This record gives sequence, C-alpha cells and structure tokens, in this order.
Amino acid sequence: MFKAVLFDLDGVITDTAEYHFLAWEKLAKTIGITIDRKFNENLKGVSREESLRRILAHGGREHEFTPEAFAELAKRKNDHYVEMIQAVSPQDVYPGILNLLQALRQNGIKIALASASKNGPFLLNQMQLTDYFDAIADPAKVAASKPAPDIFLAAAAGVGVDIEAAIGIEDAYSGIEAIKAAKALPIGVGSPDVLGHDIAIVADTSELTLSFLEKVWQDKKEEKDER
Ligand code: B16
Ligand code: MG
Repeated sequence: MFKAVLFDLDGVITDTAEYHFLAWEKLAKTIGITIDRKFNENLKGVSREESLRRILAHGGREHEFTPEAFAELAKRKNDHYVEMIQAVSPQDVYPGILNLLQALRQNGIKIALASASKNGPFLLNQMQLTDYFDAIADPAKVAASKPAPDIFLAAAAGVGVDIEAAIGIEDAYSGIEAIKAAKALPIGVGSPDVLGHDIAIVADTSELTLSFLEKVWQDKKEEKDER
C-alpha cells in the first residue's frame, strides 16, 4: 500500500485561486493590463514570478520592467494576496479533506504539503491543519517549479518515503505533470478534459476518501502486474 500522500494546497485543500486572481487583477490594473478568470486558469499551480511573466506577456509589456521593478510588482501582488487571506478559516477547508487527513493519520500514512505557494504554512495555520502535516516542502528551496518534479520529490523526502510509494493530489495540469515526472501516483481534482483521461480524477474533494485512494492504488498495482 502507499506510504505517503503529497497534497497540493490551492485548489485541493481550499479555494485560494479566487484570491490569487483578485490580487493579480488588482496589480495588473495598476499597469494597465486586464485579466479575466479564463486567463487565470493559466496561472493555477504556477509560481508567483512565472505568473507575473505570463501577465506581462499577456499585456505585451514583458520587456518593459527592470529586475527591480519586476520584483516590486511581485511583492505588491503578494501584499494584496496576504491581506485577503487573513480571512481564511477552518470553514474554508474543502469538503472531505479533514476526514481524509484524519484517516491517513489513523492508518500511519505520512502527509506532506507540495504547494508552489510560499504562503502555504500560513494558510495551513489559518485552517488549523498544520498539525496533520509531517512535512511541508519549501518552494523557495526547490530548483524548478511545477511541471518539474522537484516540489513532489522534496515533499516525499521530507517524510522519508520513497516517491514511488506516494500518491500526489493536484488540481492543476502543471501539477499533474510534476507528479508524473516525479513517479508518484497522481489523483486529479477537476475535469479529465483539463487534467487528462489517463489518470484517476474526482470532480469534488468529498470523493477523496481513504478507501478511494486505496482503490486507485490497487488498480494501478494490478495494471502494473498485468504488464
Ligand atoms: P505564492 P499550489 C500555487 O499553489 C497557486 O496555484 C498559484 O496560483 C500561485 O501563483 C503559486 O502557488 C505561488 O503562490 O505567490 O503564494 O507563493 O496550487 O501549488 O498550492
Ligand atoms: Mg493547485
């Protein structure tokens, strides 16, 4: 059976994507760039710096900012975001997540965070979930962000579990790619049209029960045994 579950945060544990969108929208407006929710889909799971690069390219202004001005824009977006997430509370945890964390604990399965967000520890604290996590991979310390495998490898290493004995849960395409590249078993939250038809997917986090995870793991094992 699997020995660890590596969780993405934004879009899996809670819905912070809307706050990221509102903070980027506010920042972009000050430099004359308009973004909408559809464009925001391109920013899910993507690091803060890469998100800003995509927004500037979207507005045709990617060559206009010095590294200092770029860093200042990224900081301002984060200031807006941090202000907004002060309101996050245990009520914002997605359905089924708390039950899953409790069941994993009771069964001795390790729990790690593999989020691209530098605000991950703060958010876990706001939702009173910190104590469930055996490790939090630090996105500031990994060389490459999703879709590179680094953050998932760091999360598995953090709990001392072989990556091939881990399940990764993600809502973003770049995150699913990262889990595959790391060689953990992916489970997607969302739609197969976005995340792919070749992996296990739930439409809603309430479907993420321990028995569902065990079934996905067992099915994968049988598939491997048949080969
Ligand atoms: P921060 P995840 C990602 O979190 C978000 O999906 C993405 O929109 C955000 O830009 C990134 O974290 C960095 O976040 O600016 O707070 O460091 O989905 O990997 O949990
Ligand atoms: Mg996410």
